[in-house]
Amino acid sequence: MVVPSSNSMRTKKINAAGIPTVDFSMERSKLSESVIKACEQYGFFKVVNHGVPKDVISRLENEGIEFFSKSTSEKRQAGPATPFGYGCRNIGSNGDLGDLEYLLLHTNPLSISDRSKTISKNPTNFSCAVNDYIEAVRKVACEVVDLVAEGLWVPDKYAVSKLIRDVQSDSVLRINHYPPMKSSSKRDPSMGFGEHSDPQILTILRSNEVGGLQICTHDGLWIPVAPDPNEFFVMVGDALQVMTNGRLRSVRHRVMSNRVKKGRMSMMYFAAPPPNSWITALPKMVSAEKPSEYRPFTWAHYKQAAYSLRLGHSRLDLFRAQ
Ligand code: GA4
Repeated sequence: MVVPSSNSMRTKKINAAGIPTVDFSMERSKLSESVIKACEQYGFFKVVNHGVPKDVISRLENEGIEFFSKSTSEKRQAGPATPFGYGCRNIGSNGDLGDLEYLLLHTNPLSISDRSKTISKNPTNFSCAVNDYIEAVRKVACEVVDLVAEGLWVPDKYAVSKLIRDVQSDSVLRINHYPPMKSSSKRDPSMGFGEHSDPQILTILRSNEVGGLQICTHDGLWIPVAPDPNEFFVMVGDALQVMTNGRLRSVRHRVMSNRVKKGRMSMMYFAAPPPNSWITALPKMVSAEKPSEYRPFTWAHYKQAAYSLRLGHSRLDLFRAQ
């Protein structure tokens, strides 16, 4: 199949094969090897046997379904997303648009409990569902970065996961709802969420059974990702690219709208360090032959840059050394 690329008039081939799967029940040394291989090849993989209880996922999913089925005026009470809260069509604040509505939440428990009041008639249930989900996916994210550290022989195995576990961590939870396109619509499939990479360390994504997500390979091919509601997908973010001195690269991805009857709902946990943390290559990843590719910056600095640019900007280029 050949589809027009989102950012140019050229066309790129789509190839549905090849997305790696990592089985968390595998023997440890093999596990870290396969995580590194998947991260190097695609910056993206599926995790099976992740150990997150089904009800933790379904409770958050049901809260999302309930919220997005409300009237527009009710949903707007939880907005606008500047950046947190309910957003519709607007992504960021520099003119990016998508065919979606969403809830963006900071993972700090106090902020969740405060936001819940405008989101749900039962704020306690909502915040419990959100907090339990965050706790579970944070564990998955920390496990993945520990496996990355092991696979790269980084002496301080917890160097990255301790940033994600920090109480000041700037991690974010996003629930996206992409309404289905009307089957009578003569429009081409539209852009649900435009091409970009995630600025954080790592993203843990889960969606319902409706597809639309595509990832871009290092050779510029777009691959559709078959949805799997029981499993999680992991994406390498910009900050992990810097920490591994470019050995792992963040994955560019996008979401196309569907002509199916049901809407796509996805939930993403974006694992981030505290705002004042320095984002810099791990010492093990730097040598005389391989000097640091990026100059050091704090997470707050990088986030500020990301929010001042358009969604699809290759923002890491601004931080290259020299
Ligand atoms: C992409 C990853 C996360 O969804 C997000 C997004 C954020 C937003 O929607 O507010 C950004 C985008 C994301 C990167 C560039 C800036 C900021 C929109 C945008 C145009 C929550 C994030 O952290 O960065």
